Amino acid sequence: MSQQDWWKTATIYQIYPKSFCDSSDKGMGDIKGITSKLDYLGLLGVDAIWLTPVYASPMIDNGYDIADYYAINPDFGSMEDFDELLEQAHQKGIRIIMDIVVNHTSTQHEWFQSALGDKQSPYRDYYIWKPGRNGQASNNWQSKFGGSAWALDEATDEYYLHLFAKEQADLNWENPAVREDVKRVIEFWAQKGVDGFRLDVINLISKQQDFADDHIGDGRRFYTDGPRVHEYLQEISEAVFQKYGSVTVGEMSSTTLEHCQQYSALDNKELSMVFNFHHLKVDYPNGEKWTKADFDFAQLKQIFNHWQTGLNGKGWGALFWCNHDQPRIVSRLGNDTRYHNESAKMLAASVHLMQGTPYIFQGEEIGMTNPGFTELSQYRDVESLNMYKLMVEEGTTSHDEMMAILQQKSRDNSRTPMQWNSNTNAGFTSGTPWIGIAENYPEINAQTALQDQQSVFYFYKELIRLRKTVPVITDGSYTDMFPEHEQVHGYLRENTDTMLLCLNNYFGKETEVALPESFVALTGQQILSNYGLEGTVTLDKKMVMKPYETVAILINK
Ligand code: TEU
Repeated sequence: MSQQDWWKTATIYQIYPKSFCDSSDKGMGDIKGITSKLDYLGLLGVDAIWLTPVYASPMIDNGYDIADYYAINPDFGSMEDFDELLEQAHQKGIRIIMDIVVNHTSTQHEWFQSALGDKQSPYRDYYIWKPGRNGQASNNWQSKFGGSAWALDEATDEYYLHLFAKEQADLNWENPAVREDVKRVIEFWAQKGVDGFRLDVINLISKQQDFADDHIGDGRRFYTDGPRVHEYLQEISEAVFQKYGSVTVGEMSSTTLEHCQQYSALDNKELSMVFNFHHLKVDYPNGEKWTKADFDFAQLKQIFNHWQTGLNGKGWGALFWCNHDQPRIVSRLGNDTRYHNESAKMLAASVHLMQGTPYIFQGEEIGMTNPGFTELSQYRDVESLNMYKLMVEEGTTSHDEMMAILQQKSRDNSRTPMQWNSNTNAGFTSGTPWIGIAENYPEINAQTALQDQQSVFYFYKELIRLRKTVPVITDGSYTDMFPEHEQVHGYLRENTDTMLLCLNNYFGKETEVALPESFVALTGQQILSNYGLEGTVTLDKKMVMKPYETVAILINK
């Protein structure tokens, strides 16, 4: 593996700056706060930080609405603070990955401000405008945050497209000037020395140009993995990513394996790797997010199998459970009370030992949980508040039902402040936090975790170390050993020298697996366990798995 492919044995840590660490008393995190925690990240052993947007922004969508790509949001600090973070991170061997949001800009961006109300503006064509039909938007596409994807510009009587909030206007990538500006933006950060880019909803940038009504859906099939998306990515990659050797990860909303094989193809003409979200829709019955539901374990395994076998040798995927849009995994698929420690570790091992590059979202490494908010006033997220309005105020869902749904599904579940210690506000801020903190912070916090060798933190640290020292985790093939098993995600990673057997019980109930004949009596080394390491083991026909047990056994061939 070349030095260029450093990210294949790396683990990346995602920071949501607003909720990470406040260096003052503003009640929201900042860049200096991040710099002050680099030693903590160094101890965990991560190779890179992905920083969600820190650019100038009105923060309607917490920075995913960018008003100036070349400026730091003053609430997060200054460009000097950023340069200092970059330098100190590099000194500690930690790379920095910037979040680039170029499917849309904030409506406060100067391009949009110039375009609004003026058909003659040189920036009018930077966005997507259509005349209405009988006082309605020109097609029936829906915003991902609810309601029509079009908003009216009264002065010109045309609608602009916004696939997300109405304050996030979609850029018109058909216009070559837009693509030139996008390259300038990315190059500005590459020149500063940042090591890579996470590209927000990048598979939505190319829209089918007839903007037809979607009679069977919300319009997504007309712009997801759209007609010119690969061409656009190749253009940007050639102009910037390849020139600077940047690592890139594309966030791919509702994508397909076939497209991802091309996005992340090993020839590196587009992106280094992709995030897809199919495994995080296993608790969306019939694709519906806004309903309370258990997860479908059989479906989860099928999705892992499909992607692991489909990308092997062809492309590269990101491995993850958590980010700033997803509820906390230990509350979602695990058990965040009785088996908190066991299930947090099992879930970690289950994804980290597959092929790809693992991502850890701040707080995941100490098993942070959903906060269990009970009042609407505790929520801040634009999507959650929009959905409340649509489903309760304008719809038929009751307030109580919606509060139960938000408690399970809201993006705010992951956005509560990082729990550093048991002091006031979990050590996050000396001011008033912008969003509430989970009540369990006196027990679940980084300081307590660091003092306990059995903590979730040290388990993640070990997973990061194993990835660097056990090659089969990176290069091995993947086979599902027990596709029909109702509790166990058990898979085999294999290369020419070794096999790694990974067994994960997803439930709080003991169970058994029956190993194939060819494994019986083989001797292996347990390299990971959440119930105490046993060292050398001889495999038996039957293996009993305790509640939420995870075990990984390395076998030399
Ligand atoms: O998210 C895109 C996306 O498709 C989601 O995961 C989104 O949160 C989900 O559809 C809502 O149900 C990215 C960012 O990660 C997210 O924070 C932004 O709000 C969004 O793009 C728009 O920039």
